[in-house]
Amino acid sequence: MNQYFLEKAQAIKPVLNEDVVRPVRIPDGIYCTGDRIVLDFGNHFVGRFFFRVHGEGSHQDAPALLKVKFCEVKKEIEEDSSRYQGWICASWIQEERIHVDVLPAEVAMPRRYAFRYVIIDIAAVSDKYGLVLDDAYAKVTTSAEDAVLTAYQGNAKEMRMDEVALRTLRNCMQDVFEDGPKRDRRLWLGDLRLEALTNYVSYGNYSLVKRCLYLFAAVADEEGRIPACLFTEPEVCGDDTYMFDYSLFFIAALYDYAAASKDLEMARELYKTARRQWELAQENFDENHVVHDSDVLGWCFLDWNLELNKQAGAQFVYLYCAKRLCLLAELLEIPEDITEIKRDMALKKQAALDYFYDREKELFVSGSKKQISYASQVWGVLSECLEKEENIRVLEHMRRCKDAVEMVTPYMNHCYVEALIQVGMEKEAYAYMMHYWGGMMEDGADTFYELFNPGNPSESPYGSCIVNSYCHAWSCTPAYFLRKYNLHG
Ligand code: RAM
Repeated sequence: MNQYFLEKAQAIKPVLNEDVVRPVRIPDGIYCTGDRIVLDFGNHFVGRFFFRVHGEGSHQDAPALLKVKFCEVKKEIEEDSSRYQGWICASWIQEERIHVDVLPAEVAMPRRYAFRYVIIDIAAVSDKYGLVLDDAYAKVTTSAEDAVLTAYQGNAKEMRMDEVALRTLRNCMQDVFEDGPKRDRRLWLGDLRLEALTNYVSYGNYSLVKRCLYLFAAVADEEGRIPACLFTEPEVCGDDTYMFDYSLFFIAALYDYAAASKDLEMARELYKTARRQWELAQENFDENHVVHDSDVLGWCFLDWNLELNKQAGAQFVYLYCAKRLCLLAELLEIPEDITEIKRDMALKKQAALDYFYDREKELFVSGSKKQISYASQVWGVLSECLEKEENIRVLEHMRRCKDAVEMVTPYMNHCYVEALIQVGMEKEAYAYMMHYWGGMMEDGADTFYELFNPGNPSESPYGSCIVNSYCHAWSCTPAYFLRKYNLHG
């Protein structure tokens, strides 16, 4: 652990803004075994939940047993968690069974939750008494300052999209930029990059980005490699998961921060750490400058489509980040690095064209089976290996290619919209954004989701959507597109 970087990060740990909120309506009634109380807070929140109950009838002769469940979206209310068989730990499901031995009682639920709805099921009370809910409230937190937001001007749908996107970001902004306040509640590099971009054009909380970058620099391993994510409790600790693309995105995130904040002092301090990710990535290339393929799950992330071959995408992410390292070296005036990085980029670019570009199809292919996927095309475009006109044709062919491996996450969909904007197809970018994130809005979203497939709303790479997160950092970027590029219909 690099103590110097850790201290820098801890010195700017945010003080969270706390608010007390109550459900739209607290139902009156005397509740018995088998009854259900549904509380709707009217919007998505992150925080702690409290309630007050008393007994009505004879003296309480047995404890009250309650099942309390927290739901980010309506459809979670009816999901039966006892049937969950996915591969991500079931403990993420926001559900508690609690005994209330003595009434009246003020009950404080033990965890922090992400929710709009709170469901209290009366699992068991004796038939001598019934339960009355006197009050219910939540102490909710964020490190975002709502007051600094400037209103976005657009049509009603655009304004709502901006609002939902920023609600997503705001509720992920806690002690760090979390990926999702329901799950995994930690700092992932891929998510941080997109949250930071959206934050620069909205809340402008540079300090939180700075803190997160220092945290990542602090937890680099002995070789200097940055893990894909880190934990902050009980103390700061890097995860033992490393992903080719996520380590490299430290470079892009640092460059974006330097460009947005003009804080070159900080960029200078972390430049070596960023450069180290570029050096370490070299180990993954063969003598022809082609990145090695692998079938180890998660060697490189790109997207949650389990069929996706990542080889071409990895080469393109490398090029995307190498360009940003070069831009950083320019900002910091390090001419010897600029020359070296440019020389290396030229070789890797040529290799990318030789190995991954099918000139006849005008599409990128990946892996030994020459797989065609959205991810490879989108990252191919973002890597700027081809001329603009050629990139446009790649995206057009991709859209017509029926069996291209599809995108699963809003994260990958973000990259697609970014690619469209990069080649000047703003109209298409706008239409696609409205279709994809607009689909979540039609689904009733207050915050944007971790996973969304308009054709299959219950899709999940985890084996069940019960553990899906519905307020997820990497989904907050419509606000970035709307505000930064002024996209409108
Ligand atoms: C999931 C989370 C997280 C993401 C990783 C790679 O666990 O959704 O946000 O960055 O995947």
